[in-house]
Amino acid sequence: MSRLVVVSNRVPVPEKGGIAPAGGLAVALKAALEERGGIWMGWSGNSSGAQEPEKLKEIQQGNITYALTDLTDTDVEEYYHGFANRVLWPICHYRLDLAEYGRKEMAGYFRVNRFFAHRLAPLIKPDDVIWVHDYHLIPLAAELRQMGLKNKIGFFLHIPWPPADVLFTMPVHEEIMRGLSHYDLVGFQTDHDLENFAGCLRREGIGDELGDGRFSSHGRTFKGGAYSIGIETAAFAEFARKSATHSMVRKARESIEGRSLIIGVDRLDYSKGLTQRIDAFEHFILTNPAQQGRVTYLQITPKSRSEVPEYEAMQRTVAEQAGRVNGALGSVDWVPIRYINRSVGRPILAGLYRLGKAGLVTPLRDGMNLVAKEYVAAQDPEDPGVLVLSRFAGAARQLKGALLVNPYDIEGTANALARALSMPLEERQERWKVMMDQLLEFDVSRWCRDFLTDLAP
Ligand code: ADQ
Repeated sequence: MSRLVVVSNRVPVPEKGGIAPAGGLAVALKAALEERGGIWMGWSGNSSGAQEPEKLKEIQQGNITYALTDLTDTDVEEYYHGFANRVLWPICHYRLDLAEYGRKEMAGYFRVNRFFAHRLAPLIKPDDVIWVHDYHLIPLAAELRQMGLKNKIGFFLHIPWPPADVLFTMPVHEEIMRGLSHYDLVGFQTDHDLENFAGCLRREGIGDELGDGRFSSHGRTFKGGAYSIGIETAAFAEFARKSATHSMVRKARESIEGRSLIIGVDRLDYSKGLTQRIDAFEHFILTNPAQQGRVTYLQITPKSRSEVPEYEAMQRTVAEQAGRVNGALGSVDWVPIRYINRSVGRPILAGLYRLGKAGLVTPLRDGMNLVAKEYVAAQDPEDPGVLVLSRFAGAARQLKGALLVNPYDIEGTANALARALSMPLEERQERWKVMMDQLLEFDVSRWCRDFLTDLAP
C-alpha cells in the first residue's frame, strides 16, 4: 500500500508520550497514516518574525513523520488572516459583505502555497498518495505539479462551496478554480456543494462535467465527489455513557436543578448563527411563559481567530446579548443563559451533550457541523434529547431525525425548540435511532476510507 502524505494548515501533533490528539478528524487521519505509514505536514502555528523560517521541524512518532514549518509574520498576516480567513472563509459561507479583498493578501496566499510545496516536495516518494485539506491550501497541487510531481493528489474542502454568483465576486476565482483542476480528486461535504462547484465550472465555460463524477477544466481531467465527514461515533457514544461519573458533568447536572437543559457548542464564528440563536431562545421564553425558570440554555463557545476584527467585535456582541437577555428574563434564582468561552475535553463535552434535552445547532451556513453529530451520538438511547438543526448545515442532509429549522426565522426556531422540549419519548427514540444508525455506518473512518479508495483505488 502506498504511503500517505497529509497536508493541512495546522497539524495535530500528539503530545509527548503519543497521547491521541482530540477530535475525530485527527483520530481518523492518524489511523490512516499509522496503517500506511506517512507524513503529516503543515504550519507549526509559530512565526519566524521577519526572518526566513528555518528548515522543517520533523517529529517521528511510530511510522508517522510530523513535518512542521514556521511562517514569517508577513506570511501569517497575508496568507492566513488575510486571504484564507478574510476572503475565502466569508465567501464560502456566502458572506460577501465580510470579504475584504486585497492584492497583497491574494499574492501572499499563493506565495505561501508555493513555499509549502517547496518544503514538501523533497519528502515525497514517487508512489506516495497526497491528501490536501481545506481552503488554505487550494493552490498546493498546482505548485507541486509545477515542480514535476506526478503523484495522486486529492483535496477535501471542509467548508461549503458557494454558487457561481457568490464565488465569482472574488477577483481571483479563476485561479482558485484552476488550482482545483490540478488534483485527481476534489471532495466536498455534500452533493449540494458538488453541484455548486459543477455550476461554477459550467458558467463562463471554465470546464465541463463529463459524467460519472468526472470533470474537465484547464486542460485537465479529474474526479469530484461528495464525502460527508463523520465523527468517531462509537467512541463518542462510549464517552457519553461513562460521563455520568465525571465530576464536572455531575456538577453541571446538579447546578441545573432539574431544569431542562438546552445546549449549544460552537467555535465563536459568525457562520454559527449565535445572535439569531439567542434571539430565538428569548422568543421561545417570551412566547412560552410556562417555561420561565424551567429551562437553562448552556452555550459553550471557545474564542477563535480573535486577531480578525469581526471576531473580536462578535465576541462583544454575543456576550452583551446574552447579558441583556439574562437581565430582562432572569430572576434571583434563575439565569436563563449560561455563556461560557472555553474549550472542554471530549469526555466532558460528551457528558454535557447527554444532559441536553435539546441540542441547538443553528449555523447560518456550515460545511457539515460535527457538533450536531456529536450531540446525537452522546444521547441516552432510553431517553434521547432532540436535535434542532439548521437546514443550512451540511449535516442536515444526513440527519433526517432532526427538527430542521431556518436559522434566519427566529419564530420558527423558537417553535421548534418548544416542540423539542415537549416531544413524546417514543417520537424522540424513533428520530434518534434513524440518526444514530446513519452515524454508526458513516463514521469518520468510513469517510477516510471512501475518499482514499476513490483517490487511489
Ligand atoms: P468547524 O467550523 O470548527 O469545522 P464543527 O464541524 O462544528 O465546526 O467542528 C467543531 C469541533 O470543535 C467539534 O468537534 C466540537 O466538539 C469542537 N468544539 C467546539 N466547541 C468546543 C468547546 N467549547 N470545547 C471543546 N470542543 C469544542 C470545519 C467546518 C465544519 C466541518 C468541520 C469538519 O466549518 O462545517 O464539519 O470542519 O469537516
